Amino acid sequence: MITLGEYIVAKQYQFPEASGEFTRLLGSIRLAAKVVNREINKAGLVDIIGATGEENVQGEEQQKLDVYANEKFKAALEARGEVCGVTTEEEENFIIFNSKKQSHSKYVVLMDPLDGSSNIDVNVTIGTIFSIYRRISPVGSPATKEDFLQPGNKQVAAGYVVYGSSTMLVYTTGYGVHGFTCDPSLGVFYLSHENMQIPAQGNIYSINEGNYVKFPDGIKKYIKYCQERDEQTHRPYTSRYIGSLVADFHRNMIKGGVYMYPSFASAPKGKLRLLYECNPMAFLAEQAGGKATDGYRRILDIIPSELHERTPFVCGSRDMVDMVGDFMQEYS
Ligand code: AHM
Ligand code: MG
Repeated sequence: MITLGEYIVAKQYQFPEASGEFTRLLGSIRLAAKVVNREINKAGLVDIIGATGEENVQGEEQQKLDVYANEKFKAALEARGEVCGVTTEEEENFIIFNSKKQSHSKYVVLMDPLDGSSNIDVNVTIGTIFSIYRRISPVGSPATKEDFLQPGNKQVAAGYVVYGSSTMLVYTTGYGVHGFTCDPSLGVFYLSHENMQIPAQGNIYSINEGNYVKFPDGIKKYIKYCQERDEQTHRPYTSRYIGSLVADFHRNMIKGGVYMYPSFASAPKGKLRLLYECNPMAFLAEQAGGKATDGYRRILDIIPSELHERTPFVCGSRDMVDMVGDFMQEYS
């Protein structure tokens, strides 16, 4: 049984200039994930479910667990001094960590501390998503906005924690995707899924079909394609939509499938955030042999201009993402 900590240390050679900083940084994320996991498991017993009565910077209602997870991840990253700055879906602006040790660190972290908030109160799977970049500003100076506004193809690591029927941490450093399952009695993550691969073709499509009438024609036609009977291509496909990106992505990664959150008239760039949700998932998808686009373009090549920028998102099995792209080209 290999623990997450042992695995990360064993793989340090993948970073030629490894100083242990990155290993400790992943250790901070692992620690905060365990703290958040413990609190999530108590939801319903302690006063942690429900809304805070506040809105985040994007005008979305904040849940108590959103705020709790945000504080815990920030605190863990700040305390260990291995990052010079953090930005999260819950913060208006990026945060600079300014101690001497922090400002000499090479990395910035971008996160969605608790994704799928609408599922918190009903005991349905939620997640944490993280993304790590090497800073571009000089080491020793305060982090700058440019450190955070890098395209996804510059990520050095990305991952998620899925708080499901078991808790898993899945990450990539650009050398495949590896999954670790938490043994709740010990509070230790053990390697359970090494080198995860998304099947090139699946039979699950995941989309909030309640928005059907608002979708672009390409997506509407693709949904109809998924629902048609065809023996050769094993259609109709199965529809599965949890409403937690991490959970929908994780299932599709294991079983094969495509997740879609397209644009629609009232939300021309869709709902999901490029920096906190789409880039890390796109990096993981590609590392597992899958794909991620906005319907046309590779997600990882989009140059961001805003911290909270959104993008339409199509992600999962390679052939299915390509097929959605074909429908978008033809009909939208
Ligand atoms: P959140 O970060 O506010 O939780 O929103 C992101 C979530 C994703 O996890 C999920 O796939 C999507 O929003 C669901 O949105 P909808 O309810 O519109 O289908
Ligand atoms: Mg989110």
